[in-house]
Amino acid sequence: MDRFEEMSQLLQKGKARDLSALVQSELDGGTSANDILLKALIPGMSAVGERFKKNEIFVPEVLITARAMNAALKILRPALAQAGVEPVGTAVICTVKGDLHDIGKNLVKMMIEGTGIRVIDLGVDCPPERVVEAVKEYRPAIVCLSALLTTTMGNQKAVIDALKEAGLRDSVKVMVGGAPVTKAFAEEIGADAYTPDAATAAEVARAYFN
Ligand code: B1M
Repeated sequence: MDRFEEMSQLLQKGKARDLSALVQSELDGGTSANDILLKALIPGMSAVGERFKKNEIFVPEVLITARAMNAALKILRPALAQAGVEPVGTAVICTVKGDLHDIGKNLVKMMIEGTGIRVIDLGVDCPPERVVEAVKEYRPAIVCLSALLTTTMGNQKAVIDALKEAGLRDSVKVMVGGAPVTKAFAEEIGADAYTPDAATAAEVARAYFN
């Protein structure tokens, strides 16, 4: 078994401590954070998703793997986010109301931070009013919204509506993403951008400051 497969297996078994130790030792040995992410962690999480879908594993097991994934991401964070000295600007990010999935959101946050943008993270299950408050408080150029459930993706629209209502819609670019979200849906709800993954989200976010 190669090291990427070994990390993927530890993730799938939810062995946070062993996974963290191996991720750290791979980083120290010169493996790139991107390779660890793309060749071990994301495929590992996809395998978990498949097994969850087939009812081979259930919420408690998935929660344990999610905890291991977030522990590994924490270790990768400094390598992914080699932030510049002065941030070029600010973005606000959250997972929308009703939705507790935070792994993709955390990844998007780290990749955006890696382009030198300061990111204010409002966490999960975030109501539209909280986003409005944050836009007033931090004056970000970008708001990033993550939704992983077909039942919560509509809350991305609720945030856009709340920003309009507060007279703030034109002051920010709204970027949306998450597994069930599509470009067509983003257009329908009046978002400025849809990006399918964290790396593209970071590219698009950075381009708003050029
Ligand atoms: Co949930 N879950 N889950 N879950 N879960 C999914 C999403 C599901 C597809 C599983 C399945 O059935 N195959 C399904 C949704 C079905 C649907 O609506 N279409 C599902 C369900 C049904 C549920 C519950 C309802 C289950 C239940 O209770 N019966 C429940 C809902 C809870 C809630 O939120 N209210 C639930 C709960 C959970 C856990 C808590 C156990 C756990 C989350 C823990 C956590 O996040 N801390 C969990 C997990 C882990 C998953 C799966 C297995 C993995 C999600 C993940 O982290 N993927 C997932 C199955 C799957 O996706 N294959 C599933 C890895 C991550 C890197 O990818 O988040 O897609 P992702 O992010 C990507 C892109 O989407 C994009 O970039 C990232 C990578 O580059 N992206 C953005 C994401 N956000 C973005 C924002 C942007 C741009 C890009 O803004 C600019």
